[in-house]
Amino acid sequence: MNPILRNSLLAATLLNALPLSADDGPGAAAPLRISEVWTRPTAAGAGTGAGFLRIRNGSAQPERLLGASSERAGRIELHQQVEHDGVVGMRPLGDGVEIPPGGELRLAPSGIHLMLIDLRAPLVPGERVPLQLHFARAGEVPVALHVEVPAPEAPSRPKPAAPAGHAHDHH
Ligand SMILES: [Cu+2]
Repeated sequence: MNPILRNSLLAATLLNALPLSADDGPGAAAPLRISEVWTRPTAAGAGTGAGFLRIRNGSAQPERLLGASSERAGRIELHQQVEHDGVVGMRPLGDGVEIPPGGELRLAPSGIHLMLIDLRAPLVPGERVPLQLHFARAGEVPVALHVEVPAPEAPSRPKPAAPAGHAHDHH
């Protein structure tokens, strides 16, 4: 490819990415800060997964997360976990979720999440699953879900005590 054309394409890519990471600057259309983008591994044959992230709206305008899409899932819905008479279920948020100016939206376990439906392959620990977030103002914003194994439970019994008076730190 023509190097000048390639450089201008690169510049365009960087400009497109700028509002995600830059501080509020003149003309910054949508200074969204997106962090803690993760999901859990799924078992072979599991049809669904849940994605979590944090979005900070640094602009003076309200923003709205409308949904998401990914090549890895047939579709992605925004869900809210709800508990009704002790039964945990999920409610689709069809109109999306508003993020007020200067506010933050946190998608986390037991709360709002991205529901990945019809997964095409299991989500494997360590991989990054690309997806597009859909915003009312910022449009399509690419992110990647980092597949993380949930933190292990605290050990249920204390470690055996080291034998007293016996050093093991020499060879
Ligand atoms: Cu769900």
